[in-house]
Amino acid sequence: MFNLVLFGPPGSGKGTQSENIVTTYNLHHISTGDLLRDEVSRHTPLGTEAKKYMDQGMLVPDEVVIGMISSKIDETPDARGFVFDGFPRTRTQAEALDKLLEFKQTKIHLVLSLDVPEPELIKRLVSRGETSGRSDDTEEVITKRIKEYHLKTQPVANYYFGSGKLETVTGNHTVTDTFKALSKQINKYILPI
Ligand code: B4P
Repeated sequence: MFNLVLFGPPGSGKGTQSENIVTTYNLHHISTGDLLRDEVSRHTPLGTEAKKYMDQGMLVPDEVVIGMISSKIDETPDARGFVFDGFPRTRTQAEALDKLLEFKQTKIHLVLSLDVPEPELIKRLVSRGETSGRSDDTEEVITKRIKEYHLKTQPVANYYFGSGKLETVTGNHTVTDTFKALSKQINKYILPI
């Protein structure tokens, strides 16, 4: 089994690159952003609660997100591995993920951090907001999301750096070139299928 965390600020391309990675390496994609948006669109109690935070550019409480991830991992016990996209976003989430994987006798093998300058992040997300209708892709909310990232999520990089799992990749090249750079790191662990 090979488990990868794709890490980076909002708009750095985690979702975009995850799609390519899971197809190329036959891995299972777990995006907490997608899972939460699905709950919101189905008007579930969890979605109604999560929307309050997402619309303000804030992180959804840890216990909500960790519960979602745990049941998602259990759905595909035979997966070749997982790409965690947008998770963990806090140290508490990172520790919970380690425990969940340890229980399944596996671990996080690699954390790839996408590095993109802030003006480019804002440009990408504002441009996506013009067509996606995502309520968190307005300039005001994007600025809050980036602040929340620096405050709560960026410290998670140190957690993984400490265990020698963190590699940083420049994420402001084209989607194809960024994917090539990510693949170079992943190929050290598994090869495309
Ligand atoms: P997410 O859905 O995870 O999304 P994201 O941070 O906006 O984007 P991502 O980095 O995936 O960028 P993308 O590829 O889409 O989070 C949304 C919200 O959900 C959070 O703010 C939070 O409230 C909540 N949430 C999610 N996970 C949580 C957790 N674990 N704990 C608590 N709360 C959580 O790319 C963005 C745009 O850039 C796209 O339009 C794309 O086409 C473009 N793009 C990508 N790569 C490009 C490139 N190389 N060049 C040019 N454009 C590019």
